[in-house]
Amino acid sequence: MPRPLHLWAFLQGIGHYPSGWRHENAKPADVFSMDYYKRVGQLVERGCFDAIVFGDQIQSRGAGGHTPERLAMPTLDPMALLSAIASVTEHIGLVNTLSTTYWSAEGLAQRFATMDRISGGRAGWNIVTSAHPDTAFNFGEEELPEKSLRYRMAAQVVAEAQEHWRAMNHELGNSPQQRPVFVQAGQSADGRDFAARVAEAIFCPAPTMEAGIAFRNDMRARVTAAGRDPDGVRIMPGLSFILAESEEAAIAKDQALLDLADEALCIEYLSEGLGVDLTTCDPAGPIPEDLILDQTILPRADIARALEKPVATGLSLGKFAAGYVRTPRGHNVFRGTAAQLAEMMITWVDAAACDGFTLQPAYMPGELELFVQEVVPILQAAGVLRSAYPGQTLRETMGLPRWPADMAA
Ligand SMILES: Cc1cc2nc3c(=O)[nH]c(=O)nc-3n(C[C@H](O)[C@H](O)[C@@H](O)COP(=O)(O)O)c2cc1C
Repeated sequence: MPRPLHLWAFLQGIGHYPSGWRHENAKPADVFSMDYYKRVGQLVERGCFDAIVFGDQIQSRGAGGHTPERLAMPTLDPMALLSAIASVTEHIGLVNTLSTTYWSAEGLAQRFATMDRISGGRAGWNIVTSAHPDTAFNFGEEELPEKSLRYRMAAQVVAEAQEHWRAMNHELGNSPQQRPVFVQAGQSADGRDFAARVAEAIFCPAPTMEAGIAFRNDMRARVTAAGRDPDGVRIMPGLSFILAESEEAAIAKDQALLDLADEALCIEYLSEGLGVDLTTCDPAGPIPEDLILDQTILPRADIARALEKPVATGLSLGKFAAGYVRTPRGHNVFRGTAAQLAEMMITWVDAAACDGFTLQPAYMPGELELFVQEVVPILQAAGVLRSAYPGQTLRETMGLPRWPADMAA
């Protein structure tokens, strides 16, 4: 039996390429309509995905002062969007990202308990601690707490939320999953140790198969050291993809999308992602490597690696930004045919580089529709992707123990 492959759709408004909304099969205006979310929910359920995942952005946006007006990645409240999706689907998991640094345990517990109950057991919580320094101002604070402190707070908030779920289950009867599926996204050693203690699934970058194998091995060792079963944790790296009838056509399609990019806007996104204001730099000028490495809030070594080739080839800042922001955090970008993508996914899972993928479509809904129409049937024919859901809850869909061990009385 081949190892089963799990699929998540990471939705971010109209897609993950800043210029994707300009593609002819993108429907940017639709992202403000209920109908759009319903159709996307039904689409991925037809594709037998495990779950839809939304990120969160609780920092003020607008490096350079004008991003909000030109925002190509609108972010509406994911809980409302997931509720709309829940109402027209039966199986698809509903994973929301909410920060333990800024939301209270009780508030978090209530929101996820509501989602789990109204959806029949499909709630998942991507537990993050917020990384962007601008977040603090929105909550009346001067500074983001230091990272290891944020992870200690996260452990505390999760423990308190568990107490709330226990009390609610006692009062109201068990929620279908007792508590949401715990997902974690964080790369540092502190983040990995936190994940090892709590996560049932992990969203991470894996730019290559080797990087995926190294990450998964590292996480499985940490999970084992934390006294948990590593088979109870799904590793789900991000994957951007561009599909076409040939590899050359896919590379050309990717390039055409990059050529549509508004470089100044991409520099704003890059500034926001790196936490370094690059908006006063000349888009046609060189990449300010020293400035970026001095100030970035992301792991310095990862950024140094990402800058190496573009700096050596003399890429302009604008062109670099357009390419970089389509794969923030260094997710893999696949360009090729549906058959090649299916083969790549199966190869990675077979090599134990991951348990599945968190798909980040370049533009919406067109590229995701292509995936469901063309890649899903190949994966199903290969016996790695289900053709029907095994049960009702997200934990059953993900092949995890039905009841979370940490909720045992
Ligand atoms: C792939 C990935 C996606 C993430 N998405 C979000 C997000 O949407 N919102 C958020 O606040 N944090 C997000 N984070 C998590 C934060 O980066 C993490 O909680 C932060 O404290 C940085 O920790 P780290 O250095 O351990 O990654 C994400 C992390 C990763 C790796």
